[in-house]
Order: sequence, then structure tokens, then C-alpha cells
Amino acid sequence: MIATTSRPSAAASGAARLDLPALLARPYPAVMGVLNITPDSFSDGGAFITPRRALAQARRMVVEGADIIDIGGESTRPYGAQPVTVEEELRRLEPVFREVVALGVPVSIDTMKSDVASWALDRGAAITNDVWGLQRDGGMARLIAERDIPVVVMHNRDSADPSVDIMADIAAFFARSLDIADKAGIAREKVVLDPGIGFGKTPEQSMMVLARLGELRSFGLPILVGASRKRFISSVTPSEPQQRLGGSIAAHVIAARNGATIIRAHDVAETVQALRVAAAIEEKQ
Ligand code: HH2
Repeated sequence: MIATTSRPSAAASGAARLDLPALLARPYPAVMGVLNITPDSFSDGGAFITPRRALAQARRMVVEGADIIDIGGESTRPYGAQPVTVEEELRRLEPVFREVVALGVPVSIDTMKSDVASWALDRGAAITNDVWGLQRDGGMARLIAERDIPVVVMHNRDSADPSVDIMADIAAFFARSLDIADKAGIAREKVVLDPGIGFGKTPEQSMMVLARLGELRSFGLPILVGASRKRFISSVTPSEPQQRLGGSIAAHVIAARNGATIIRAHDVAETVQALRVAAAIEEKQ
């Protein structure tokens, strides 16, 4: 088992802090590059499981303009992901984590487990990405309050239900997460909201969320969207995950137009280019 007790100095590891207000003040969204160190992620499972490949991918995303690197050691795909133990998640992350942090770009830890988040924060992670929005692991909100770092609160459901009013469901979920955050003492300006495209949603609902994303602005918090390679794209044009770049970019450009200020994507160079060109054109209106 990997020890989680000692707390190494994050400053000594060359870790970059996340200056959220500065990132969000730019005229185009920030891009969070995805680094899955998993055998079973839906779109790139196994591709970066060796430390050498994972590090090469992280370096590539930095060169391509990623503002944040989001590292995960557990697939959260709604269908067929294998739940993993804390030990297994850390065993995957351990060989590359410090080296990714040392690249000098803020690192986000994509985990629903507070023990994994704590381990990563000790090693220089700058933000926690919780796909259960502080509602799965009771220790997560406490940890984030204690470390005073930003958190992505993502909407999720155990299963999709086509009869649910998905925008109302997301709003109610966010209200619960924000209540948990408040009670734990997490500062509001540390919270980023994410409607969780593809999580507990039918393809129709995922597309509706992208179309009506602007309604979530009423929370007054930054919005992150991760539509990259997701299944709803295949419901329009049947395609394998690796063939969904066009659909991912279309979804992300619309998300940005509707208020998303952070975009989570696998294909960083193409996403950065699309978002910046879209923003440059919109400036001329
Ligand atoms: N999507 C995935 C994983 N983490 N985190 C946030 N905040 N938002 C998302 O939309 C999101 C996320 C799923 O994508 P991926 O990481 O490529 O797949 P897997 O979970 O199978 O590793």
C-alpha cells in the first residue's frame, strides 16, 4: 500500500497553483487536457497506462496549450467501468504524478475518493475534480475546505431516466452540492460547476444540456464542460470514440458560446484552435 500519511511540500515539487480568476478573465475558455492512466477508459483505455506514454501525452498536451492537466486513475464511464480500490488508483498514478506536476501546468486530480485526492494534493495537485459533486465521499468536502483549493462539482446520476427534467435535476443536484460545500466551509469562489455530459443522461439529455447550458449561469459560478468523444455524438453520426473529434469540437464551441469557461478535452491542439478562432470571430460581431 502507498502511504498517505506524510505530507510532502507541494512547493518543492515545482507545482503550479491554479489562478482561476486569471484563467477565466481571458476572452476564450481554458482547456483542461485529459490524461487517463487506466486500462478501461471509454475513449483511450490503455493508451497511457505505461508511465513513459502517460508522460509523453502530458508533455504533448502542455505544448499544445493545455491550461490544466486532469489526471485520473479510475475510469468513470457509465457503462462497464471497473471500480478500483484506493490502492490500485494510487498504484496507477504514482509512477507519473510528480513528473506531470513538474511540467509546471496546474494539475487536476480526477477522483471521487478523498484519500486519492489528499494524496494528489500532497504531491502538488492544484484542483480536485469530483464526478460525484461532493456527494459520494463524505471526506471530500472537508478535505477541499481544509486545503482551500478549487473543486469541480460535477452532476451525476446512478442511471439515465428519459422522463427526468434534466435541467431541473442538475440544478437540484448543484444546490445540494453547494449546501455541502457551504457547511464544510469551502469558499464559493473555489467552486466550478459541471453538468456532467454523458453521466446519467440519455444522448438526448446530454444535447439538451449543451443547448440550455446558459440556464446554469444563474448559479453565478464558472462552468466546465467535458463533451469530448462522448456517446451522444454517435447518436447523431454513428462513430467510434476516436472518430468523434468533429462532434466534440462542435459541442465545445456551442458550450463556450453558452457560457462554459473551461473545456475538458482529449484533443488539446484542435480544441484550443477551435475555441480561440470561435472567440476571435465572435469579437467581430
Ligand atoms: N468526463 C469523464 C471523466 N471525468 N470530469 C468532469 N469534470 N467532467 C466530465 O465530463 C468528465 C470528467 C469521462 O471521460 P474520460 O475521462 O475520457 O473517460 P473515463 O471516465 O472512462 O476515463
